[in-house]
Amino acid sequence: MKPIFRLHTISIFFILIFCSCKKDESNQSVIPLNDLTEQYIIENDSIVQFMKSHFYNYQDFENITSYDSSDIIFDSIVGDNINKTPIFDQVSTIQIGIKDENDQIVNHNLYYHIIRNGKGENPSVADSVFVSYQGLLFDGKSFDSRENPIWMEGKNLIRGFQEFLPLLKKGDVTINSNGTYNFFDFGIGFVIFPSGLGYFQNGSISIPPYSPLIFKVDMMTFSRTDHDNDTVLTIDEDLDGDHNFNNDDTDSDNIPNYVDNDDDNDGVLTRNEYDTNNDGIPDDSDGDGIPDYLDSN
Ligand SMILES: [Ca+2]
Ligand SMILES: [Ca+2]
Ligand SMILES: [Ca+2]
Ligand SMILES: [Ca+2]
Repeated sequence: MKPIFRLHTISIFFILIFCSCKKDESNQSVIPLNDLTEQYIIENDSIVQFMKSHFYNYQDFENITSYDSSDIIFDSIVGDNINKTPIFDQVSTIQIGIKDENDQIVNHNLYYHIIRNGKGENPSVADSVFVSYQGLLFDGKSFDSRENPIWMEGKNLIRGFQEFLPLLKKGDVTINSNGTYNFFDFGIGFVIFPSGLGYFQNGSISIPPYSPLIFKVDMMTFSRTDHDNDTVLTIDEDLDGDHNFNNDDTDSDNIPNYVDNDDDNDGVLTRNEYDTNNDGIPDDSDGDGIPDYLDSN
């Protein structure tokens, strides 16, 4: 058996997973901006082809214990492995809409497989997660890896990785007498998505433009975020639910709600009018269906 790549063996760490910056204007090598729909169709075909022709070492996880972490190996279905179950038969799919240049939504399939659920709650796409992970290309190259867990904020991550986070549950932790700690029963899985949910035409030294990506993730734990400390969780400040936190600005003061401590600009801090009776429901004094913290009238 010749594994084409093995997770957890490479420790280079570029934090490429974070949203890449806009392309440097001075960069002379111009990457053509492909049509999002056409590019998606091409990449989705190659993802399906990859998933039909490869398997992962699922048999190694049949007797997984609480403290095991993932050591996922992908390999081709050939020779001795000809009877292995292809990834294609194991993945689940969700669709993520991405806007193209003309503001038309192009649905992108995101494929994922959960190896161990985890035992706690699921994070939201806005939360801070404590994860170890590795990012891979289809040729087996690892472009980003973190064996020891790191804190990352969901809203700063590339979309495919961000959308995978809520599909995993966090684990539990034991604190040892010497102050060290061990996570166990945390969620383990992998995700495969096209470049429309990744870097698209913005490549890097280690990621060619228009690369579908694979990430394997261990979800150790997470913490809910409330960036403006106004008692409204950041996930709840995304009023249109598009997972873009910068386009929700109720009072149009160019400060998005998630960092605006007075969302309706009525001089009353959101924290003082959001849920004053603590019943878990945003207050709506005048009963007009617009909660007080978003209602300046
Ligand atoms: Ca908030
Ligand atoms: Ca939004
Ligand atoms: Ca605002
Ligand atoms: Ca207010």
